[in-house]
Amino acid sequence: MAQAKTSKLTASEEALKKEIIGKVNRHFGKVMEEATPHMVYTACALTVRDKIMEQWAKSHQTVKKMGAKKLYYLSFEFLMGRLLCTNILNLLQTDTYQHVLEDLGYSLPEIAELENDAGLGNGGLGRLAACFIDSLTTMDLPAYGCTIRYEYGLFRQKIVDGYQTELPDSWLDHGNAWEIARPEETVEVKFGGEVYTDWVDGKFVCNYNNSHTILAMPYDVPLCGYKSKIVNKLRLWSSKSPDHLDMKAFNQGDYVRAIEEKELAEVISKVLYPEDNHTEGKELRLKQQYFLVSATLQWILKEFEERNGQDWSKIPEKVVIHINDTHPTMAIPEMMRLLMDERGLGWEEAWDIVTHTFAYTNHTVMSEALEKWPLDMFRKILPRLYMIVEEMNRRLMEQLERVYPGDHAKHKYMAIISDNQVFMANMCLASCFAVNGVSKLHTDILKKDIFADYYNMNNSEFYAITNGITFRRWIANCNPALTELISSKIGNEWIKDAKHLDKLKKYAKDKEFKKQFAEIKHQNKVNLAEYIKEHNGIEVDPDSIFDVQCKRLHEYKRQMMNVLHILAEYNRLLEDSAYLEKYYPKTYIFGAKAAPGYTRAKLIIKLINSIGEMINNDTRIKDKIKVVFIENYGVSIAEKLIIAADISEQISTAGKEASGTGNMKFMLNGAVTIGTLDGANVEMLEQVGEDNIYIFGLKADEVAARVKFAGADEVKDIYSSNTALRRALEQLIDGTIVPEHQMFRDLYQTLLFGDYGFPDTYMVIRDFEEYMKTQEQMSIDYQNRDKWIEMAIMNTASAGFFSSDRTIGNYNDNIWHLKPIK
Ligand code: 26Q
Repeated sequence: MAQAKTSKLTASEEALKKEIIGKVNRHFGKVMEEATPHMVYTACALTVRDKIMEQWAKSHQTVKKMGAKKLYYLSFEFLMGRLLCTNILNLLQTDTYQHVLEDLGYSLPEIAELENDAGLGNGGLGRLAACFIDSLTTMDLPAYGCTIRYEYGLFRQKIVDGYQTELPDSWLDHGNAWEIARPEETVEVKFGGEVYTDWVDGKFVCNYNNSHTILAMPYDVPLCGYKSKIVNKLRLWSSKSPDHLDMKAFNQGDYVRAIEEKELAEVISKVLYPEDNHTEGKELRLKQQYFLVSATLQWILKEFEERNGQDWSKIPEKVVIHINDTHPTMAIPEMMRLLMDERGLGWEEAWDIVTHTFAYTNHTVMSEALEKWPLDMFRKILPRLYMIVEEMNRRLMEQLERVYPGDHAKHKYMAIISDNQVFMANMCLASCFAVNGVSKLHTDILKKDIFADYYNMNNSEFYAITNGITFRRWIANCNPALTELISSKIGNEWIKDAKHLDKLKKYAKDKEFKKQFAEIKHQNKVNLAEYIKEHNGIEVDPDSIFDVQCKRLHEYKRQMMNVLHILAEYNRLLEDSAYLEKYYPKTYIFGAKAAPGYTRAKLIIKLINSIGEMINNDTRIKDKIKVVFIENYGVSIAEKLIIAADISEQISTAGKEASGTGNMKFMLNGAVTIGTLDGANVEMLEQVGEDNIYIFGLKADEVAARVKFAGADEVKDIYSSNTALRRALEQLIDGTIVPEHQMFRDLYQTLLFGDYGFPDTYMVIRDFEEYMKTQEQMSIDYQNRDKWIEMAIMNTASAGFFSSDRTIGNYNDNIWHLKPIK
C-alpha cells in the first residue's frame, strides 16, 4: 500500500475518495490497503465512467426528443490511446482526482500510466478519427464512431539487436474499464454460399444456400466532450461464433473441430492489419470489412426505424454516414442490399437514399494504397454484394457513356469493376454525395489528377477540409505546464475555442513570458532525457537541440534523408576540428513502426540503430551528436516526445503526404518545423509566416514532373558533385557502419539505381543539399536563443487553425449539417 497523505480534502473530494474505495471493495473484493495500483486505476476509471453514464442517459433522451440527425463515422481504425486523463480533463475534474489520489498515496500520472493504450490504429488516419470524436462531442454534435474491437491492436515493437521485432499487443488482458458489452444488440453477418433470387407473390426475394453466419456483438465506449453535456459513443464490434460450440461435432466426439469452428468465427476481430498506405488483397481483411459494415448498417437501419418508422426516404434527413478512406466502402452496397432485400425497396428508390447518405474522405494519392479487390474473392465471400456491385457498375458505365461518349480509356479508369478487380475508390466516387481531401494541396491533386474525371463529372461535391488535432489531448493533457502558462496570459477559452490562441502572439517578445516558455520546454526535455536514459541507456544532453522525427516508417516520409544527413554531419565532425569545436550539440530522436512485411522500412530501422551505435560510442566527436531510436512509438509515447522537441521533421516527398497531423502537434507545442511544401505543411507556412518555419526542397509539381522521367542523369550529377552525400551513401556499403558490407546494400541500390530503372523515387538525393543547408541554418539560429524562442512561441500562437474543432466545423457546415444538442 502506498503511503497516504493527510492533507485536507474538500467535501466533494471526500465523496470521490469514498467512491474509489467503494469500487476497490466491490469490484475486486479488496480493502484499499491490499489493492494493487492497477486495481486503483480500474476503480478510478469506473468512477469516471459512472459520471459519464449519468450524463449519457440524459443526452440520449434529448437526442431522441429532438429527433436529431446523427453522424455515423465508420473507420477501421480509432487510435484512442489512453482515456483516463482526457476523460477527467473533459469533465473538469483533473484537480479533484489529483488531490484524492495523492491523499490515497498515489499520483494521477502514475495511475494513468497503468492504462494500456487502445492502439486500434496504424497512424494518422486512425488518430484523426479519435481526434474527430473528441471534437464532435465537445461541439455537442451527435455522433457515433464505429469500428472493430480488435483483440490485438497494432503490434508492440521491440528492438532486438537493432532490428524491429513484433509482439502481440494484448491490450485487453486486464479488461477494459471503459467498455460496456451489449449482447442484446448482437446481429448476424453472413458470408459465402450461393444466392438464389426469386419472385414470390410479385416480390423479389433472395435466398442463401450454404452461407456461413457469424455473430457481431457490440461494445460501447461512452465519450464525453470538454465542458460539454452530451455523451457520444464509440461502438466496437466483436465477432463470435453463433453456437457456443458445434454441438453435433462435439457430441460425435470431435471436440477439436468444434473448438476450431468457434475460433474461425472469432478470428475476424482478432487483429488489426498493420499495413498503412499499402493494401494487399487478403481474404481475412475483406471479411473484416464486410463484418464491420454489415453489423453497423443493420444497427443504423434498426435505430432509424425505431425513431422514424418506415419512411426510408427520410434516411438522408436523419442519418449521415461517413466513410474514413475506402476501407468501409462496402457499407454502400450493403445498404442497398438491406433496403432492397430486407425492406422491399426498388433499385431507384434505394439508390436515391444511398447516394444522399454517404460521404467519403480520401487520405492518400499513392497508387499502392488505393484499395482494389480480386473479383473472384469478392464474389466468393460476398455473393449477394457482388451482384449489387455489378449492377452499380453496369449503370455507371451507361452514365459514363453519356458523359464521356466513346472515351473507353476514361470509362476503364473510372469503372468500379475492371481487369477482374473491384476498385473501392471508384465505388465511393460513384455513390457519395460528398468527397473530400485532407489538406488544400491534397485536394488539389485529387481534383486535378487522380480523381479529375469524377470531379469534372460533378457527381459529388468535392471539398478541401484540412485535418486538425484535438487540443484537449495534444496540449492541455500532455503539456499541462505550457497550458497553464498560456491560460495565465490569455485565459482558458482557447482550449475550446482555438481562435483565441492568436492572442498569444503579443507575448512573443515579452521577456518574462519567453523565459517561462523556454523553461517549460527545457523541463520537458529533461523529462524525455530521463525516459531515454531509462529505456535506451543513452545519456542525452537536455541543452542539445532535440530534433525529432516520429511517424510511421515509410520511404515517402524520408527517414532515409534524415539518416544520410546525420552521417554527413558526423563525417564532417571527424574531419574538421574547427567545425567540431563550434558545433552546437544535437540529439536526433526517431520513433517509428514499420509494417511487418515492409522489408526495406525495417532495414531503415536497423540502419538508424546501427548509426546510433556507431555515433553514440565514438568519443572523438565528444558527444556532439546522439542518435536515439525510441521503441514502440504510439499515442502515449508521442505525448512525451512531441512536447520535448525543438525541431519537428516533416520532410516527406512533396505531393505524397496527404496532410500529416504530427506536424500540427509539434507546432502547437512550440517546436519549429523543417519541412517540404507537402500536405498541411503548406498551410502551416501560411499561418505561421515564412520567418518561423524552414521550408526546403522540390515542390509537388516539380516532383511530379520528375517522376515522369527516369532522372538518372540528374541523380548521377548530384552523386558526382556532392561529396558529403556521396560519402554518406558509400558508407552504407563500405563497412563503416557495420562489418557486414552487404547489410544495407538494398538502401544504397534503391536510391542510386531504383527498383525499375527509376532511381531516387522519393527525391532523397535531389532534395539532400537543400535539406543539409537548411539544417545548418537552423543550428545557427537555435543559438540565437532569443530569436528561437520567439519563433517557438509564434508556432504555438499560430496553431489555432489546426484545432480539430475547426475541421469538424468545416465538415459539419459543408457535409453533415448536424445540429448541436442543447
Ligand atoms: C487498407 C487495406 C488493407 C490493409 C490496410 C489498409 C490501410 C490501413 C491504414 C491503408 C491505409 C491506412 C492508413 C492511412 C493513413 O494513415 N493515412 C494518413 O492519413 C492522415 C489523416 O488524414 C494523413 O494526415 C496522412 O498524410 C496520411 O498518410
